[in-house]
Amino acid sequence: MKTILFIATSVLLISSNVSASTFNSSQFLGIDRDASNEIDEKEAVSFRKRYFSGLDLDGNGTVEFEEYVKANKLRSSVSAADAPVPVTDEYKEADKNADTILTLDEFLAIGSKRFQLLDKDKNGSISREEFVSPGL
Ligand SMILES: [Ca+2]
Ligand SMILES: [Ca+2]
Ligand SMILES: [Ca+2]
Repeated sequence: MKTILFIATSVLLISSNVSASTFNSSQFLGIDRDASNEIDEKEAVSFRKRYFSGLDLDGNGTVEFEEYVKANKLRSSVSAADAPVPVTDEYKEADKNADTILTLDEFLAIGSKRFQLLDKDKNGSISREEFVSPGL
């Protein structure tokens, strides 16, 4: 039983490593604007700002959950245009005061929390090795 569990765990680890490295290269390059192979806090913040603008479809400076749903295409094309979509964990995590409106401050706060978590060696920047899912 122990052996089976061990094998299962190893397979799980291997497959998660594979997806992590795919994630790594595709996202990392877009954030590391000066191609230094390190993401510093400034690059992380400007990435979060670009990300936020992409979500803010009507450009009013806040991201309501409905905008978030549309920007991320969370509602399947077969459901009604106003079909309710469950609030995602990512949105809940960012929406500190739970008013289903994301402000840039709320959004950047999560970015900086993720930055701290990713920066394992605490040198103030994120290397390719440190950059793992879900990223920034
Ligand atoms: Ca908006
Ligand atoms: Ca909020
Ligand atoms: Ca680091």
